[in-house]
Amino acid sequence: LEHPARTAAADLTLRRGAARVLLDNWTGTSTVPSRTLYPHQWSWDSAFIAIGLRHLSARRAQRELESLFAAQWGDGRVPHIVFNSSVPDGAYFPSPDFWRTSTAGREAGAPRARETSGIVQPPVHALAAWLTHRANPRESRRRGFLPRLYPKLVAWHDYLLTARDLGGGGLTAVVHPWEPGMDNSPCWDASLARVTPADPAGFRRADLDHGHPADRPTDLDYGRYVRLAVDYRDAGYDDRAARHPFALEDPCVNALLAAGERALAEIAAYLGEDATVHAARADRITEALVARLWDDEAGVFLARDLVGDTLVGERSVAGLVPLLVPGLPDAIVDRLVATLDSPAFRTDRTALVPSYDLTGPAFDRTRYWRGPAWFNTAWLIERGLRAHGRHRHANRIRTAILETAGASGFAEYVDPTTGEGRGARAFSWTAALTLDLLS
Ligand code: 9YW
Repeated sequence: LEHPARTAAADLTLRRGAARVLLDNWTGTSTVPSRTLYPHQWSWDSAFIAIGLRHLSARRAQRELESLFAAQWGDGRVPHIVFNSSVPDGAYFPSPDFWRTSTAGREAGAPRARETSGIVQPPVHALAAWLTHRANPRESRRRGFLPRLYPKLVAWHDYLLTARDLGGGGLTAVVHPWEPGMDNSPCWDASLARVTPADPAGFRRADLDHGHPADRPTDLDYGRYVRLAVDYRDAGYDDRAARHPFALEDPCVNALLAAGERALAEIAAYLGEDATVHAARADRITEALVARLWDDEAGVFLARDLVGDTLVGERSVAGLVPLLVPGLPDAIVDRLVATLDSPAFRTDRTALVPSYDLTGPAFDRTRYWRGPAWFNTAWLIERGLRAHGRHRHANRIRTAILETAGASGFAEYVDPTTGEGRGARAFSWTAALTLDLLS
């Protein structure tokens, strides 16, 4: 289904709607992903939000990133959630009394005065910081935005490439399904099967107060998420002491890290610092990504399970996100574009890319990361296609993002077989990335 060309009036209405969502979800220092489902600050959400917010207020976009990095740990990790202490504990699970980072995370340098989670999310922040700066260089310079943020971004990437290079191959590993930002992706099923779930009587899922059970991860998933997080906490969030029964190299996370190092090279050059270290790192990550995660037969990058040291044979949108990486070999770009065009990732209802292979055994069109199409991954792929000169494909995705965001009331995700909105509405990154594509 090809969409008709958009009109200027439609773009204006959409821009106003997107701005409204971001204004409504702003708390004074940061933006909640969703007023109902996610009432705190999330790490990769904040990065995507800043990318849109910069078009409304460069200062707010800077503060979005600054407030997140104010909760950075001494070891360099940026927590996946920074809790808002004025929100009641029961509004989101797991809450601060579960993570207990201000005490359990002391050795790893968790903040004493802020409560956070103890795990991380994908590193979109350096890219977001560079784009935020570029939206208004004067305001950025006036506030000393990049000089203050640059060392923190470097410490963040250092953490990912040292403490978290669990496979020793130059890539960063995730140790919990919440870390890659795609909680219940079929890519984790086999690895998670090894984890004994925690007793469901021991916790209460606040997400089911707002989300439909058919759209959300299952209780069994949650039991395993809880077990992994409790064990990590009890090891003091120490990556050497922890056992890490769940450890994988994810292509989306590592592609973002490579793109992030390219952004750090730009920032370093701008600040008169040494840019070559970042460019060299970006090259090394890109090489490792290809050497360790590319599967030509599958036509996508795959996750590597470090416990068995095997590639996981499930195709997900994470395996297409490396299109974002500059300097990817042409043959791989061609193959990824062919996969995007294949029945596994293309429907005639929407050009938004499904989170999982439409023809795969675990495909589920409504359940979160097991099929539904998300706006953040579509934005990353659109950007990658454009950077590689694939404008026709990029335009198709851009139009789909704009049409679907508007029609769904800025939904969290959509059914890829119908284009119908699912999950929360007035979702911040959907609004932010829509705004970015309109600007
Ligand atoms: C959770 C906030 C987050 C996103 C993740 C998404 C979901 C569940 O919501 O995580 O409870 O953290 O999977 O990508 O950052 O929007």
